Amino acid sequence: MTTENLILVLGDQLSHPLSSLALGDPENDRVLMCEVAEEATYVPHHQKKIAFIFSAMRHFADELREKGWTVDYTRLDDAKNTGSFTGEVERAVARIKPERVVVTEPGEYRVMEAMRGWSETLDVPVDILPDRRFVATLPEFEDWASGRKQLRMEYFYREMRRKTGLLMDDDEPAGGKWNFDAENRKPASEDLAMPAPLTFEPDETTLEVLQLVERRFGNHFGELRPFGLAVTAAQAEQVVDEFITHRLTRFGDYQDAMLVGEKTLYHSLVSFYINAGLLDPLEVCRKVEQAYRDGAPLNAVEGFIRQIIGWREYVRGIYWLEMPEYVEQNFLSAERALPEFYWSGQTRMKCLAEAIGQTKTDAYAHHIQRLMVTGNFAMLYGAHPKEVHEWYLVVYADAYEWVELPNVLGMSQFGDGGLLASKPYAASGNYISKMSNYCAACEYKVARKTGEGACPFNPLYWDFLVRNRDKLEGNPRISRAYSTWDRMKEENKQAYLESAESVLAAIERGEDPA
Ligand code: FAD
Ligand code: DLZ
Ligand code: SF4
Repeated sequence: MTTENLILVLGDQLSHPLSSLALGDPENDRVLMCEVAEEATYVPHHQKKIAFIFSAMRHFADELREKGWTVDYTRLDDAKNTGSFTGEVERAVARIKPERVVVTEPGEYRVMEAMRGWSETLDVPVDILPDRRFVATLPEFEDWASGRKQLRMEYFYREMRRKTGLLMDDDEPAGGKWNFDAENRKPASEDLAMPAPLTFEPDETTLEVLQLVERRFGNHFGELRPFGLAVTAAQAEQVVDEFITHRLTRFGDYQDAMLVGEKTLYHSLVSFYINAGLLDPLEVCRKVEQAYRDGAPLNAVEGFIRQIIGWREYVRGIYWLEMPEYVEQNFLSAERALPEFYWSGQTRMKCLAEAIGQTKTDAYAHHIQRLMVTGNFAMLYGAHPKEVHEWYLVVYADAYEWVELPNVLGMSQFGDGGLLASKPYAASGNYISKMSNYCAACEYKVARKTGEGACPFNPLYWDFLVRNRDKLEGNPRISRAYSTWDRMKEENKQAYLESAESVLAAIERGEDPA
């Protein structure tokens, strides 16, 4: 029997309604899935991230077989594995001789470029179908963006609310307002009850993958064990349900809070699964909306839904609008190498040690840790945005370039000069002190502005503003900081700049600031 279509399913396309699978038919078509070294090493991903993807891929292949599909699955250690998508597709075409290759468009530009070449190199036509697992199509986003001077997420988000009908009462936003973010900035207190995240015992398939990852990628960043991530859609659904039952109510209030030893607070931990395709973003939002209709607070529900149909959709649109130039942008001409402690986690700065520490163990940190601790510090320090981008792509199990790059280069490093964020997310130690209890547990003193023992964020903040004055002072959202600087006594300014110089020099030497 001849195979009509060879359907390639990638590691972040683990969705049964995927456009390529929806068009196919198990009787006449064949699915190809492949574990390839190139994807695991084009940046050396966190060990847990590789294990998660491989295990989820193997489970998904089993589910497809149960549904009647024939799946050709290349394991990483298969003797003939060529190590790349291109090589594996070529090998499969030669073996199976399909009439055409069908694939849903990939999330990353790099992979799309490779696929665009396949029609020429393979002897069969290649159909690249749109990815329908997003609310906005890419042409819709382009239409929305065209002719606008500023691409503010808030306006795009309102379009997505209207399109999906989520939290809409007829034509009006539920509760009379589009956005309840102002209510979502409460600092956490230590006596709050924090539910422990749901974890899953590794099954045989996952155990086998863990051994493989240990053997092949044991030198990559991060800790592989214990491994408790969900690896099937059914398990991921349990994570959503646990979030709705135990965390959603407080998600809004404490969205920006951070506590020593508390890795997740009230966050949902669903990004791994949505991005890999195990969860449908819209279905998750509809479940959370139902919780609102059943009594959950609107600030929590709106805040959560905005992250998914607002931010997540918006960064995807920006990525495809701006690539391939986007990754090269460096508006602030930041050139320093990323501090060594981003890899080791060894620093006396408690906030950074906490955020990087849990990144090593869990391949996870929540949004404010990523933005205001590791991201903020890298920007104040003047790390090269491309190096910062690569760090984030490596270390988080939810990181794929389409979602990670705009968040890192645009939102957290201001590398695009304000296309995505209206001002740099730069902050001194005061912000971290307000939103966390890290400072109370830190050897540095957040109240000390300069000199030995001062919180390093403090002098770096002013040094950052001074260093980038020509590029930033015209920004109305930051001009007040420059007025404060200008009013400061000369000796205080001098102390800040000298202190910053010694912080920068110590970190460059691989030491903690004095
Ligand atoms: P929750 O706080 O519970 O939020 C719910 C969901 O909303 C998330 O699961 C996610 O799907 C979505 N979401 C929230 N914020 C964003 C956002 N800014 N962009 C896109 N989706 C969002 N998210 C990734 O999925 N992959 C990344 O590689 C990634 N890198 C980031 C890097 C930086 C510097 C920053 C500031 C943010 C980054 N984010 C990234 C966004 C956000 O931090 C994570 O989505 C979130 O921390 C995931 O944890 P959660 O599922 O518990 O999220
Ligand atoms: C991230 C990743 C890794 C580590 N390994 C694989 C793999 O072996 N096979 C695969 O199909 N996908 C993998 N992925 C996810 C891909 O990198 C992702 O599909 C592309 O970057 C497109 O977004
Ligand atoms: Fe971080 Fe400074 Fe607070 Fe220490 S004092 S935890 S370095 S913000």
